[in-house]
Amino acid sequence: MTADAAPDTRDADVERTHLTCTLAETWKTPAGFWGALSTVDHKIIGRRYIFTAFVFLALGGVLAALMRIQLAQPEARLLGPDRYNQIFTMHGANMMFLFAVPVMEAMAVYLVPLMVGTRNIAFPRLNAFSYWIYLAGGALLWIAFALDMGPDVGWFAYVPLSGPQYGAGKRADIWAQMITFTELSALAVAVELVVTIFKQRAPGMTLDRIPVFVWAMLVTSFLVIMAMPAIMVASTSLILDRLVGTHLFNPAEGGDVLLWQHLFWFFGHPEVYIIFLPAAGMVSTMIEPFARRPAFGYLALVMALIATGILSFGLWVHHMFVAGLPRLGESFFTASSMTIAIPAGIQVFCWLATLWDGTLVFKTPLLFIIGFIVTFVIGGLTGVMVASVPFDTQVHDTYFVVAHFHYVLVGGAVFPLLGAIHYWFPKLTGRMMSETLGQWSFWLIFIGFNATFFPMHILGLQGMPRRIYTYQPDLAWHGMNLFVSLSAAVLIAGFLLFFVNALRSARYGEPASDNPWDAPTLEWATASPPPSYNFAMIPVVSGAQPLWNVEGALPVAEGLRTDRRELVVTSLAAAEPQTREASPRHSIWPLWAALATTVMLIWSIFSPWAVVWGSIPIAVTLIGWFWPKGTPEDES
Ligand code: HEM
Ligand SMILES: [Cu+2]
Repeated sequence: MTADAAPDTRDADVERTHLTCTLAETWKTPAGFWGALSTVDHKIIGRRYIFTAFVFLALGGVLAALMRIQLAQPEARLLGPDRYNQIFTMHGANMMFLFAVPVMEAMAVYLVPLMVGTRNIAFPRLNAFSYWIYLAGGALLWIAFALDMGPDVGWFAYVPLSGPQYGAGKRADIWAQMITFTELSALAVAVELVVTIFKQRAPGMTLDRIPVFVWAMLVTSFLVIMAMPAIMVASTSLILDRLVGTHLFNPAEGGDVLLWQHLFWFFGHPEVYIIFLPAAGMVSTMIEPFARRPAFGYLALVMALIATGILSFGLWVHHMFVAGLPRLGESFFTASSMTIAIPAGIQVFCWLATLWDGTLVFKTPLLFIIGFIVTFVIGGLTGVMVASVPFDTQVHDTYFVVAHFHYVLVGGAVFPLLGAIHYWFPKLTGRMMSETLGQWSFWLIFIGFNATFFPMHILGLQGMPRRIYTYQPDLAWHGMNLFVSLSAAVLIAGFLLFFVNALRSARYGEPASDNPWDAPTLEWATASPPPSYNFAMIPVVSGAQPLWNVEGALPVAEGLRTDRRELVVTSLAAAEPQTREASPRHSIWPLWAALATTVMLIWSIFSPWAVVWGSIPIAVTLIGWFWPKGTPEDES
């Protein structure tokens, strides 16, 4: 490369317009089709990720609508039992693995580098790889479903139902391999986020000045790193049982059925916090501009996130209360499940105190925050109820549980997420979402949601089991099911309005300024949408609300080269500048590597030899990916 011969240009030496031109040239994504496929810009990948996750939300919503049409009347004929099994499995697996977890990571991929004041995420090529792998996993699930090969064993695929004796065909294998895809991509993003948050924060962003959303993503990333391997082990073991005749889950040959449940829920319980913690972090961060004050209890909020993260690994057995446990085990897991209500409660009180003491600005994001607090508290209360063994024994596998987990998943995570989309939309697209449509969609969603899911508690107490495709007319569930289905139509109308608003506003919305909400965090210190290099000069932070702490422009750090991609690396706790670090340029290899991995993983559903032969193309693509390009680190 000739870059070495060129004079060493540093940002402080050039005047502003020249600086932004050079940086734009250095950081730009090449134009055209191949440029789009080879980009490593976290903003472009983040936006793609978010968009894809919302496509999966819409698809999962279509399945929900089909289920509710089927259940509106007794003995309906729209869906038969086989189709219904596939649809509830697809709905659950799609919502959990293709929407809820990925969308939170997607938001972080876009936001975290901006919020900590750096120019790109750590390991940007891995980031590109993770998106392609996620897309491939989602495509696998939905194409299989279209070919009548969609999994039908429930979103947690219990053995022996999913094992070789009962689960004929390839349906359960599709589920298991979709898990491998999505968890692989989640693990990659988690590692990127941990490194970005630990080492790339703007100078001065000490641990107690990190935005709470970023803290939440840090804790979440550690949960991903510790929980996801358990389910990859489980799903891979399942494929081994099904394909090569191991008996890991077959008691007749010395295997263990409950082992599946342990492995699954050791992942599955933290999983719900992998979805909830980012949402809670969004609330703590979004609440500030709409209450016009810093969030009450920063330390308490952060400690609550960390406590929830740790505790979440100690309660998985509450999903197995009816499996027949020793009495002491039941008591332990009841107690630990109830303990987790404490950090959740602490956060709720902090949010209430912030609202109580704030000057409220009633825009759509604040409505979603308030709707979230109400709904999440109800879901938390039924959570404490099902944590008690005698109660759980009654309602296990009934609609009471369906009501409970939609309150925490939709009320606790999707509401904050929708608020967050309205809030960060100007940063993502450069345009505002319509406030009128936003408020309409909030009310439709809030009312529709509660009217759909609250009655399900009662249906559950009346004994209606989950996962049934129909019921007899002489049962007492009839009228309430019709009501639930009509309410679901209102809820879905609210979601449709949200989609219409987002798509319209992306094209025709009112252009947004850099900081339309007068918010305090760093992502608002740059243009909307931000330029390819994020910040012309790296900001220096002197408080937890950087844009509120100083009048006028932020002070900046200098000394980065402009002619090559460089980031500031700072120390872990005090965020003192340590060194300059090169950031990789665009590359098409992550896409090829993802394609090679996809071929291997799908092929391995059909033949174990795929693991041997399929690994060769992967190795080739990795060599291309990591081939040194002759630009040595600049040590000066
Ligand atoms: C549009 C709003 C939604 C409606 C109307 C809806 C409706 C339903 C219904 C009726 C069931 C029970 C099916 C049965 O047991 O027979 C169900 C199951 C489920 N839903 Fe939803 N849902 C919605 C959104 C969501 C979202 C956003 C998530 C996750 C973030 C989610 C996660 C799940 C899960 C994990 C199951 C369990 C699937 C299983 O039993 O294997 N749902 N949903
Ligand atoms: Cu749990």
